Amino acid sequence: MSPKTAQELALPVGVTLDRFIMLSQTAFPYATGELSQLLRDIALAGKIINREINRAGLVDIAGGNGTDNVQGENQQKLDIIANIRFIRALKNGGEVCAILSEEDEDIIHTGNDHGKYVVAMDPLDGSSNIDVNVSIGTIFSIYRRISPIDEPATREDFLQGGRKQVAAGYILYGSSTMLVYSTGDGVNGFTYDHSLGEFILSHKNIRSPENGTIYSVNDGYINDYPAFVQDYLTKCKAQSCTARYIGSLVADFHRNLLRGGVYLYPSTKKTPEGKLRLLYECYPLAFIAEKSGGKAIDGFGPILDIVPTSFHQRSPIYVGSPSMVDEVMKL
Ligand code: AFP
Repeated sequence: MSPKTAQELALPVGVTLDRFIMLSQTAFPYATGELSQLLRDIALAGKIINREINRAGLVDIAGGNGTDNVQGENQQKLDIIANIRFIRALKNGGEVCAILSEEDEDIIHTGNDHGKYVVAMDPLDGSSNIDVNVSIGTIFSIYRRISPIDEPATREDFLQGGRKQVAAGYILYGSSTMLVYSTGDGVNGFTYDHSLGEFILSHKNIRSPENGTIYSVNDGYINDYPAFVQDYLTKCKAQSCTARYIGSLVADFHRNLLRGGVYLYPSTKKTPEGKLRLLYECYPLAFIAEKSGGKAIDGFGPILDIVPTSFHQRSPIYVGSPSMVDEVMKL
């Protein structure tokens, strides 16, 4: 066996998230660094939540808290912890003037009225999966405020519409922890290296496969779905497509983004508006989908074109590889 070169013995660790953000920022001569700092704050919150999740089961933070959130859903202790962690990181970071969270009815003013940005987020999605060690995620969406600086943020800052997002992304707490985000110019993924405490660029310029074989849907509700979705699912089965459904949006979306597939959460008789929330679930994932070459629609048109009317409104969503999303509508 030939001896290894010095290079081979000490392989580079790769590009850290901080360095990547810094390099991306220098490509824009007028960038002030505020959005960069905000992305770092989100990454920091992600690291802290990652730590909390990994301790679930060892300390008393797993399970329900016996409270309901604004959606009337059972709050898990980790929902509450993740919410606090995110709000604190964004408050301390100073770039965000207000936050909209799945966990809170109204917007949260951070006290940083000079901050240029607002963030809509689902701090911990799929949290009913925590107790059984299944992947969960954080989803975030960033807007530049339209209200005047140095005044409190307004509703309108959050209701600008999906096309006005300046950045969006998610953190997947899975077999490894990953941060995937876009500022509009490509989609990049960073894997968390626990030993270094750093996110390292691992998935550069992610492109959605044009087509795929995976369809992700809650098949148990099939009789409640609109006819065109039932027809599509019948066709998927006839073609022996691969059914994969974790029931954790970030994990299902991420797998399909890398492998090629479509995620469907249609309207049902029980939830005619769909289940997923427009501002902090559908918009950010639609942004990532489009920026990677994929598609996201609500059954009528692009998700990003929906005009929002309220903070916690819901939408049906069909998102993933463009040919598969087109196929859902064709039938
Ligand atoms: P929870 O946060 O209550 O686990 O909901 C998860 C979720 O919002 C999303 O992550 C899943 O894709 C979707 O709901 C699953 O919903 P169904 O259980 O109705 O399939």
